[in-house]
This record gives sequence, C-alpha cells and structure tokens, in this order.
Amino acid sequence: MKAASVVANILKREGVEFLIGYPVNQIIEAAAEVDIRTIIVRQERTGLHMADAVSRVTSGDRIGVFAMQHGPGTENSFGGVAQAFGDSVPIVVLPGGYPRKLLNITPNFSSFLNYQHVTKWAEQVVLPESVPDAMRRAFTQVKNGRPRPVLVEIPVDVMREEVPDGWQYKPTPKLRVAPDPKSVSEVAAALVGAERLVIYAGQGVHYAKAWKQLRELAELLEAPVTTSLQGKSAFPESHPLSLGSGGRSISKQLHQFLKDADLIFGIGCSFATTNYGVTMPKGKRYAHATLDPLDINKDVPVELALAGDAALTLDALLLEVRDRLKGKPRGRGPAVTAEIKRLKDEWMAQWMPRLTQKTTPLSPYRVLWDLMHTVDVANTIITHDAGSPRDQISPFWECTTPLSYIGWGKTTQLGYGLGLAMGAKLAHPDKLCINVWGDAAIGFTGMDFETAARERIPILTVLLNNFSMAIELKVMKAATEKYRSTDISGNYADFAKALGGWGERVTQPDDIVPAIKRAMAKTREGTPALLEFITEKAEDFSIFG
Ligand SMILES: Cc1ncc(C[n+]2csc(CCOP(=O)(O)OP(=O)(O)O)c2C)c(N)n1
Ligand SMILES: [Mg+2]
Repeated sequence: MKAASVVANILKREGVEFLIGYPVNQIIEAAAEVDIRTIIVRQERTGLHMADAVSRVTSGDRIGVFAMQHGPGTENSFGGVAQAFGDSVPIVVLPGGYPRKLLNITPNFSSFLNYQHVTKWAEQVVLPESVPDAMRRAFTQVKNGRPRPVLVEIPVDVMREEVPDGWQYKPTPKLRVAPDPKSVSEVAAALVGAERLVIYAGQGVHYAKAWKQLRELAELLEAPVTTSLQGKSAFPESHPLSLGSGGRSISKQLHQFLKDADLIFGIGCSFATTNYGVTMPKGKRYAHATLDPLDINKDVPVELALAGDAALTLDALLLEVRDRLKGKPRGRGPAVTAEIKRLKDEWMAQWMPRLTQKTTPLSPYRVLWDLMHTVDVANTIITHDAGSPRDQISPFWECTTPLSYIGWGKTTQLGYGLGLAMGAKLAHPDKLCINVWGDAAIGFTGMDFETAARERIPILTVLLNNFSMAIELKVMKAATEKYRSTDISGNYADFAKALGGWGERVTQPDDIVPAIKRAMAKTREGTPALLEFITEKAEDFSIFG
C-alpha cells in the first residue's frame, strides 16, 4: 500500500469521518478511496478553522484533520494553525512536503521547521515505513495533555512510495490525569474557607465534559461562576449563580463580584493575560486547577495549584468539599443570588434601550437581541468574530447548554468565525450553527461561503454591515478624516446569492425577526443563509474601568 493510502487507512481507524483539505495532497484522494468524505475549501485557513471547530464542539472526541499541499498550501495555512495554537485546539495537520531531493533546501518552505512554534508536535517523515509510527505519535499527542495542533509533513515522493506489508496500527488512547490528593485537600479547604469565592471556568471544562460537576460544586459552595470566552457555556448563564462570561466586554455583576472576591478559583483555564478576557484583579488569593502546569504561575501568581483533568479534579474536590460541608450548602445562596440579580437588573436596565432600539441604521445590539429571542438558544451553536461583534454579543448571549457558544480570542484573526460555524455544522448537523461578524471580517474568508453552499453545510451567517472598521475609529481618527481609512463597502446579500446561498439585506427593525425566520427555514432546506444587517457604527460596549 502506498504511504498516502496508509495515512487514509489510519485516519479511518482513528474514526475520522471527513477530511477537510485543499489540493494537491495525495491523502485527499486516498481518503476518498476509503470513504472518508473529503471537503474542499476555497482557502486553507478556513479549512483549518473548520477542523478546529469539529474538535471544539465534540470535546476532542472527534479530531479535526486538514491536509494541504507543500509550498503555497503550507505557507497559506499558517494563520489557521496559529489560531488553533493560540486558543489551544487539538487538530491534526497533514501538509505535503517538497520531494526529498529538495526538502529543507532554501527557499523551499519546510513545515517541520516553520510550524515548530504553533504546534505541540511536528514531525517530518522521510521513509514510507515510518508513516504508521509518525501517525501514532501525532494522534497520541493530539488526544492527550494540553490540546493543541500536531503536524506530520510527508514529502510528495514519500506519499507515492510503498509501505512494506505487515504495518500495523491501533487507535491511540485518550488518557486522563488526576490531581494530587494532597493538593485537592488544600484547595478544598480554601474553597470552603473563602467568604467571597468566585469560580472562573475555562475551556478545560468543555474538553473534560465536566459541566455537571462544575454546577454541583458551585451549588454546593453557593459560589458565583464566570467563564473565559473559551469556556463560555460551561455553566448555564441563566442560572442564578451565573455572572455571565468574561471577555473584553462583560456584565456589571461580573465586574463587581471579581472586584469584591477574596478567592478566585480557576478551573480548566490558563489565566493567560489577554485583552479578550477579564483582567484578574491584583491582591486576591488564587487557586488554579488546570491540565497543563505550563500555565501555573505564568501570568497570575497563585497560592494554590492543581494539575489534572478538569472532570477528575472537580470529582475529587466535590468529595472533599461535601465532606467538609457535611453534605449540604451553608445557606449563603439567597444572599449571593439576590446580589447577582440586583446587579444584573441594573445592568440590563441600562442596556435595554440599546437592545430594543428602533432606529435605523439598526442598533447591532437590537439585531443580536432579536436573534437570541428568535432561535432555539439551547440547540444553537453560535460564534462571534474579531471586532465589535464579539464585544456586542458575548456579554448578552445567554447560553443554557454546554458547547452552544464557541468563544475565542487568545489571538483574534478576523474571519475565523465562518469556518468555526461550518465545522460545528459538520459535527452537529441537527443544530443551527451561526457566526456573527462584521464587514471587515467577511473580507478575509467570505469566499468560503461558497464552500458552505457547494458542500451543503447550511449555516446561518449574520453580518453586521456598518461600512466601517468601527472598532478602529477611536485609534484612526486622522486616517479616517483625511483618507477614509476605516471605510469599507460591499453588498454582501448579493454576494451570498451569487455564491449559491440565501442572502437578504435587512434595514428596518421590524424586518429583523421575519428575516431571521426565513433564513433559518433556508438552512433547514440545506441552503446556507447570509443576513446582512445594515447597522450603525456603534462604539459603546459594556466595558468597565
Ligand atoms: C487578521 C486580522 N487583522 C487585523 C485585526 C485587527 N482588527 C480587529 S477588529 C478590526 C476591524 C473590524 O471591523 P468589522 O469586522 O467591520 O467590525 P466592526 O468593528 O466594524 O463592527 C481590525 C482591523 C484582526 N483582528 N485580525
Ligand atoms: Mg464593520
């Protein structure tokens, strides 16, 4: 069997159902031969984003795989892999490599060398018989430890060569690592001893599927819960103990509770300093539970730490905390939830005029508010993009079910959201999958709306068109005034139609809901829909201090 076919057979054994890619890479043809659905995108970056979402929305049970050609394909893929690395997403990247006689000779692009800092594992295969070993190593790494991309570069001439008969491959294991019981006791004591505890959950809770345990711990401790953007939907945001998600813009209750906290307990999070997450206040006590010790004491000095899988960590903590509390809450709940409710009511009263505004151009807040009240939120997977749309949606979109929101932003590549929605739809065809983005964002990856139409991946894409890079207005005053440098233009509803999808431009407040309903109906028929809302250049966000 040729090396490319061996790779395809191994993918099959690892349970891979679709290979996303861009030609030429012989693995694509070999995959089709063994009935792995091949999905061809319009540019590599979007394909990587799709693979990324497959892994995210399945908690890594299904690993997204992407293949591209050597040279231009690998050069053009860098953004997609770097984004997955930044946000810690497990994907398998299978670049072709230059033939061995040219491999590693300048100026030929070497994936092995160039992807070192955006993968957790990169390997170059120079012998066909090494393919099964390389694939075993890659899949073992991608499924275990901190989730991040892995890469196996196979030169085109190696792909064509025969792997000697008798090669073997067993699907690789997914292992879980439990925390040290001594540290568990220390953290449990601190959690029980705290007066004003805040729980901060990251995406480790999603990957460990530890949603139930998180809720149990919060209810037992009667402690408010927030999440990172990546962890959004790990805790029901309609729950009386929810403070909503972190991000650049946040709720008033989150701001206040973090300020007043005496102990912040991070579970399955990195505590990485970022503009797109809450700033961890100084002078607090921190307890940090995470899978990768690399993050401990990195950006936030912590008093207590635990290394391990989030589910096993929470299981262990629950036993200890229950024991210390004699099995039941202490009765602090009503006071905590009343305070959260009071702040939430104040905050919502302040924002309600924007969320229900009747003016034209439309308030982006109104569009997103109407969207949330028209779709079935529990059975929707939604993602934002970079720019204002992220900061307009993330505090107000109230998630009720796990993995119903793909939050991101350790790096913030404009145009990421489209591929995420498409990957989510591939993994969960029964759900409504939506990306919300601005008119600058669509400029990056918009052509892949054609992929959604051609490959029958019926997502709903919500475009907030304000004919501007509005988020840059404040920092580009002179350039805007003199040279109109933040202006952009386009008719994206027509664009969507031209690419084979459903497109509608919406300008009036009363048309928002009917248009959303028509678009949802189109997605149910198998047609991707783009709703282009003409919005104001909003510059108000729920940002504190
Ligand atoms: C690849 C990339 N380049 C640059 C940026 C910086 N950036 C963030 S948002 C933004 C403009 C966003 O404009 P738009 O999508 O129209 O949203 P708006 O703020 O107008 O609602 C820019 C340039 C980025 N996030 N990603
Ligand atoms: Mg814009």
